Amino acid sequence: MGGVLRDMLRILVLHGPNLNLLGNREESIYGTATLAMIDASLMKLGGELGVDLVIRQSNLEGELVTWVQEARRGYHGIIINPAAYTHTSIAIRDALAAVDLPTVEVHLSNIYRREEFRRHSYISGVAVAQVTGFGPTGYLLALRGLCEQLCVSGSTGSSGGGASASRGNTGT
Ligand code: CA2
Repeated sequence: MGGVLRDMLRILVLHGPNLNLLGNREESIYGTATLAMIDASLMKLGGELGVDLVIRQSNLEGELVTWVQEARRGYHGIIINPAAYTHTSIAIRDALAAVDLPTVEVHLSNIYRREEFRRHSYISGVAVAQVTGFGPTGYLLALRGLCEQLCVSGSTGSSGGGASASRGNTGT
């Protein structure tokens, strides 16, 4: 799909496991914003951009896989913070590859500045872009970037040119 009008865009936002705990624990890493606050800021920006957003969170890998599969019907793109599944889930990667919708991977923290096991993402290879380290603002950047890509250049699917934004060293 290419060149769709902005007011027709429908984007699915998925939050992975434990992100429902945001704002309550580990504030030094993930900040003080709750998931409800992040979702509200996304919905506000979606309204300004004329984008229809559906936002979901799950602690279950299979549920996230099912929602990605279902996005094939009716959605133009996906924004996903797979949380810990970033580093483990071939199933979520395969689902994203199968639906072939432009996908932006978001992380609150800079995964390249943390433990070694967080430096590998199974998702980045099927995403058009990764935003890591900007905290909640990363979701808003992802939404703006995805809108630009869908409206101006058209959808490139998972094989399009990549991009990465982060606050620190993005590593390799
Ligand atoms: O930085 C991110 O957004 C992460 O995706 C967050 C995941 C982590 O496994 C990834 O490596 C990076 C963890 C989300 C858990 O969030 C919590 C929030 C509050 C308290 C405990 C966990």
